[in-house]
Amino acid sequence: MCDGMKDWWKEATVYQIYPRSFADTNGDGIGDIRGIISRLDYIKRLGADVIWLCPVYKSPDVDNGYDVSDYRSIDKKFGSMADFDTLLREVHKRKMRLIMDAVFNHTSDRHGWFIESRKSMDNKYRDYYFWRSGKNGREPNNWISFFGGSAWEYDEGTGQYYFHLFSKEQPDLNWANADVRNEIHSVMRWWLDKGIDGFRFDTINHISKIPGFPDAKPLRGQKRIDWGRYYKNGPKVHFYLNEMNRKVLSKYDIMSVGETAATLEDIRATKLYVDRRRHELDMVFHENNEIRSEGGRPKASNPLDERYNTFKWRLGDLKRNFTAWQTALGKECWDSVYLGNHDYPRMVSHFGDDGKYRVESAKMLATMLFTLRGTPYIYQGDEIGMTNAGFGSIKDYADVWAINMYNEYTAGHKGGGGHALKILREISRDNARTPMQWNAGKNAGFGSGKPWIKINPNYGRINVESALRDRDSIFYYYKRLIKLRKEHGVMVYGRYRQILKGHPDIYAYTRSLNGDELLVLLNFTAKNTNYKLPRALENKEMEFFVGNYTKSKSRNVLRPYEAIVRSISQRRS
Ligand code: ISL
Ligand code: CA
Repeated sequence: MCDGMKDWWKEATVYQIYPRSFADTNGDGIGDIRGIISRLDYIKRLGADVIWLCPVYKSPDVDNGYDVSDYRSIDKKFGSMADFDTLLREVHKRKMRLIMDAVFNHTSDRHGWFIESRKSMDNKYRDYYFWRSGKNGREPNNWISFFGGSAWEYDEGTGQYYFHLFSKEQPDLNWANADVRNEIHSVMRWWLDKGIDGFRFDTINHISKIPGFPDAKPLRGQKRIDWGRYYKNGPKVHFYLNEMNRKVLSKYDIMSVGETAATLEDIRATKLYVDRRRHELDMVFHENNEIRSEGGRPKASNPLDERYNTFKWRLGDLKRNFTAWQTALGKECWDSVYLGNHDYPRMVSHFGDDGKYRVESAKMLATMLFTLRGTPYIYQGDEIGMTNAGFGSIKDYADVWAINMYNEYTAGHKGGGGHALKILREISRDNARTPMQWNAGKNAGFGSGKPWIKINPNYGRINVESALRDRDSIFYYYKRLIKLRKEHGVMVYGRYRQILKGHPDIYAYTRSLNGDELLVLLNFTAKNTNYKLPRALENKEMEFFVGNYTKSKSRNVLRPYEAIVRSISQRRS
């Protein structure tokens, strides 16, 4: 048996909402909680079971809400706590669940704890953060921030530096301090006691720092520094999470998912977070959608975060990556499956074809999303095939990372603006943050006021209203997949086995559970593509299960971006 234990969150489909870009009801150009309430029936109609809400807490918005200044309040731009309570009630009324983003690696520099902390060396809150003296008139060590520049910021008041993995307005919390952990637990209980159904833990594999903050150096014989060795999976991370599980999570019937960017080399270390015998998290986002392939890497941007340097990917790497995780996690661990979120380009633009084959390729990718082993996550707008923003001017960008990267690059390269923009057009996080396209009317039906970020000009063609009118739309294909997954345990719990491993254009695998077996074939190219099934499958009787073209043409050819799932009869034909 490979299904392990059954759990509601394994069978659920999650829909991720980026609130500021979802629906605006008061015309200030920013999506709000009432907007979400007004669209709950839409999400229900799709068939999703769980809503993951990106941060709506009070925040100065340096990083769009991932810089929290008060964990127990709703930011005014999103509404009030009463609005939130209504949202939760309305979600539950529709038999759906709601999980919140938990941003505890850092706070905003405007959070009360940090305001206190920076006042003096002996302030009660000093040790809530990492304060260190400089070395020889420089930063305490050579670590750099994910958002560019040093990870240390000098603070005049006390003449010391504080540590920030992200922007300087996001100081890292010191989890080694038990008071910090207790505060975090109490914030979590406060929300759970309201009745929310779980958390998505932001950047959780970074919470434990190496004591002493040693300078980072390349390993012997290597040129580049492997920053992950210093930043990820710190020595006490599992202790902290196990404690959090024991004291808080285990007391509620909820789900937990941690964000833990990881490479293939990290699989063993990452499994530890989700091995159910260890009592930490239910699943993680290991960012296996972030396929790194050599080549096509411009000499730009932050050397620390290579994902920003890489915008070419190869199917061979995608297959190897997904197969490695799918097989390594095994029966004691569960996975999350996603191909994009608010930190990545749109999945159809990145992995599919957002031109001629937009509809076919979006459906093909959806087929993958719902037939791999793990809980599927839909990012708002992907269910109608929304595409990258493709902004032409730096003025259109809002993301702190995009702007920092642009400034850093243009400062170092005279006339490099065009190149920096080219990179941003491919990979900027703003690509997936443009307002949700509800209809072909004013502001795409997002709201009456000018939106905080530009609307994708293709909203006349790509929008919810037209998707709901068209029985062949991407929307209805998602709906069908969600429904099928509810009816067929094999899609949820079935064992994964890759086939056609060496095929350059097709990703294919089987799923099997107690005599039920599915064959999944995905063509990642815009051409007709031949394949030959392995002997063991060749002679089996098969029936059409689901696919993005009507009925398959031939048993050995896939049409452009065709996805086909067949159910395999155990009898030989
Ligand atoms: O760690 C990384 C690379 O090794 C990053 O990919 C990191 O995991 C990611 O940037 C974290 O993202 C999350 O936290 C950020 C926020 O800007 C993102 O929107 C959020 O998803 C800081 O809170
Ligand atoms: Ca609003």
